[in-house]
Amino acid sequence: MTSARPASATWVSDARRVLDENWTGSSTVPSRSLYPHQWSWDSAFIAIGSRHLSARRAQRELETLLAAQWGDGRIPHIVFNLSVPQGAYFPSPDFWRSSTAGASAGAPAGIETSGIVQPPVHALAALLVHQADPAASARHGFLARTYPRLTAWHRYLTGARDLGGHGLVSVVHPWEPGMDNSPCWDAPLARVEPVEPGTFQRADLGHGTAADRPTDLDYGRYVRLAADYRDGGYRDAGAGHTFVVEDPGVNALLIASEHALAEIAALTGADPSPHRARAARLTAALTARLWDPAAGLFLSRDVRGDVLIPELSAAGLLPLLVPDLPRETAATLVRTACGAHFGLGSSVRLVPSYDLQGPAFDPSRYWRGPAWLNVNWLLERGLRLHGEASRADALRTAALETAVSSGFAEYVDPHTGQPRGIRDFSWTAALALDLAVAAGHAF
Ligand code: 9WN
Repeated sequence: MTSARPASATWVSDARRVLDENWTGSSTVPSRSLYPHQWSWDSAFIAIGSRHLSARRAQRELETLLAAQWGDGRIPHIVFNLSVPQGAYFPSPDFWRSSTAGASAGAPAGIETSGIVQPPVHALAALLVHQADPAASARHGFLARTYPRLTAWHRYLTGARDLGGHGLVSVVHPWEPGMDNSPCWDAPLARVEPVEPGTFQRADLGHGTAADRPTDLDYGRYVRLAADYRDGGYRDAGAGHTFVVEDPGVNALLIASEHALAEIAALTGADPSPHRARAARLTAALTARLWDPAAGLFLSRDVRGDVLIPELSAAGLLPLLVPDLPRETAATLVRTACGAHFGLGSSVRLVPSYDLQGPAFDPSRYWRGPAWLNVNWLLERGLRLHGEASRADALRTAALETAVSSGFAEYVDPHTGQPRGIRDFSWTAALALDLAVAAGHAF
């Protein structure tokens, strides 16, 4: 494809088919085979795309997720569909046991969820969903209902999850930043004693190539961390977490969402100023704690040892989504994105998840090199926000073409665009639709 708009009706109906087939009646699964439940940040990205097909359905997507919110404000990373067999996905509801193990943290009864979280893209998604059809949103009271829940979510993250004590959110499991096996986690994860092999059964390897997925050793450690969190009642303060990391992607998305929450507050007649103040505090803490001038991007901080982790990840570019970033910092991030480590506009089709020159770079294995559409969608938005319209346009074209030509793959080889992981992945289809609308395509 050469045009900026692969405007053929065929791909649009393919994207629609993916979203329709993955729709359960109240939310959308990321994939019928590999991920047959509702995932938190997936639903935010899916709603951002599906709002162009049906604003009502996009509202429903987010409200179904928010209905599973815990009393302490956390939005769980998975909401389980109990009609799906336990063995279809690991870890299953009988591993997390949210309604019992999470009861003291306010896990809802009658729903089963995981107990960890994912990046807070939800307020941004809610605002975009509202903007798709403001009249219908107002008629259904969408923002009035979601605003208090989104506020409680951000309060949880900036309160109970400020485990470093410097005003940033910490993640306590590699699944929480959504980039499960990023080389950034290798050092902090090495401290974690894996559970015995054979004490759990992975379901993911039945649906794809093992070389595209995390290793068994990684899984042994993921299971240990999740089981310890569960056995501590999903308590945060004083829990003695083995894995505690301040991730620039999670914190940048929180800042972008906090700005969206200020807009939502204004639209619902509430006071936006506390949200703007919180966004400003988070922005200052992000720069103070995670900016690395020598690397030219933001790094993750291992809170246990209070050290920056010297691995370059696409998460470190996501602060481009922060509106009030110092001008020089934003310009440096753009230079880093376009340099040899990420290759934007030169050596790659899409921005890789990890440093092209890093020792752990692997173009096929999950978050250790492949390019993901959600990350590229976020970077496209960040480039545009900081006045880089022509780079953003080029990335939009490449992202759209790759999403379509890969069969809406879960992720792709960043150099060739060859599909990796599974196909018909919901957020790839949804965000392709959003990119197409932004490029002026109507359907
Ligand atoms: C664990 C659903 C999720 C995404 C994550 C991605 C992957 C799960 C897994 O799939 O994680 O949460 O089983 O590997 O890493 O970003 O939300 O699509």
